This record gives sequence, C-alpha cells and structure tokens, in this order.
Amino acid sequence: MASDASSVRYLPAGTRAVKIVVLGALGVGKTTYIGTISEIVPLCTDEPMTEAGELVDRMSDDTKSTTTVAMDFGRRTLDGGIVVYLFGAPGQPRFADMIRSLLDGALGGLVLVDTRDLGASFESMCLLEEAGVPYVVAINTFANAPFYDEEVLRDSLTLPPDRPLVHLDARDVESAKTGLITLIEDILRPLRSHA
Ligand SMILES: Nc1nc2c(ncn2[C@@H]2O[C@H](COP(=O)(O)OP(=O)(O)OP(=O)(O)O)[C@@H](O)[C@H]2O)c(=O)[nH]1
Ligand SMILES: [Mg+2]
Repeated sequence: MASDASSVRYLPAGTRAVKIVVLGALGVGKTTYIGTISEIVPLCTDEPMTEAGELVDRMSDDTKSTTTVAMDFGRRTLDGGIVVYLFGAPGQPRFADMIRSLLDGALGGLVLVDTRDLGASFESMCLLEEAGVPYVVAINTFANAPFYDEEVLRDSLTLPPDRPLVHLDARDVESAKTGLITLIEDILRPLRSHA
C-alpha cells in the first residue's frame, strides 16, 4: 500500500482508520480534491447539470458542466499507516440531509472555500457545527478569485480562532495534502493531550 512521505506527527497507537468528509459550496473543487489526493480510483457520482437547475444552482464558474449528485469517495494512506477515507459531499444546500448522513461517524471535515463567494460556505460550516464534527477551512485558490488576509477571512467566515485555516490548490497533490494533514493533526491533538 502506498504511503506518503508527509508525516502526521505523534499518532496515538491504535489509530488506523479515519473517516473525513470534504464539504463546501457548489463548484468549490470537492470532487477535484478527492480525485487529486486519492490513492485509489475515486468513486465519482458527477452527472451533467441541466437547465432545470439553472436558477438555483448558481456558482462563480459558469463553464462547469457536471455536478456531484450523491458523493465522492477516495482513500489516502498517510505516514504511520493511518488510512483516511474521504467522502465528498454534494454542494447544493438542498442535499443537507445527505450531508448529515455522510457526517455520521466522521472524525473531521474539510471545508473548501472559493473566495469569490465566501458566504456560500456557511451552510457547510453550520452542518459541521451542528454535528459536532471538528473541521478545517481550506481556501481553494482559483485564478480570478480575490486574495484576503487571514484576519479578513476569519472575520468574514466567522471562523473561531481554534479552527485552522489553510490555503491549497485542489489540483496539486502536495498542496492538497497540507489540508488533510492539518485536519488529521487537529483531530488527533486532543487525543495526544490525554495520552
Ligand atoms: N483554478 C482552479 N480550478 C479548480 C480548482 N479545483 C477545482 N477546479 C476546477 O473547478 C471546477 C469545479 O470542480 P469540482 O471538483 O467539480 O467542484 P465540486 O465542488 O465537486 O462541485 P459540485 O460537486 O458541483 O459541488 C472544475 O472545473 C475544476 O477543474 C483549483 O484549485 N483551482
Ligand atoms: Mg463534486
């Protein structure tokens, strides 16, 4: 089984499998992220977007032609043998019940954010807060998207100080891994402090 050179430090003995969910608004790069980081051929449930959703499924990139209709699934083995099972959520708020189901048993959530529409991220963050699942916010860098300082981002997203914020490119495996490792370390921190 492949293993990363990147390290997740101080793994408690016995931690071997972790379920995490990748969330975020429509078109922020969730499917791309899982496709980039997965060591297995990912399960992808994208289907063509039709005129029926034209008025409700709005996003910054109007050239996108498919959308996730159920979930994405991938797997990544990190250094130390920890196996991360990645579930990608659909982006439309009307699938909130589906996302709640995906969050069942999840140890963490990675919220991808496109700075062209920060407000669209609230839904994902609320679902995670409601489910009591710790999360990391990852700004997925798009070419035409505005750059904001961390202070402005935290303020705009009302992101609590204890929630990590990272920048990544969902198309680049090394960059994508920074988000995953930050999340796993955040999940494991309380376990380490009680070890
Ligand atoms: N520039 C840039 N484009 C990206 C990045 N990540 C994804 N894309 C592109 O953005 C588009 C949307 O990506 P998807 O991965 O389908 O987004 P999604 O969040 O899964 O979308 P839904 O399932 O419809 O909610 C695709 O055309 C990607 O090629 C990124 O980091 N930078
Ligand atoms: Mg998708």
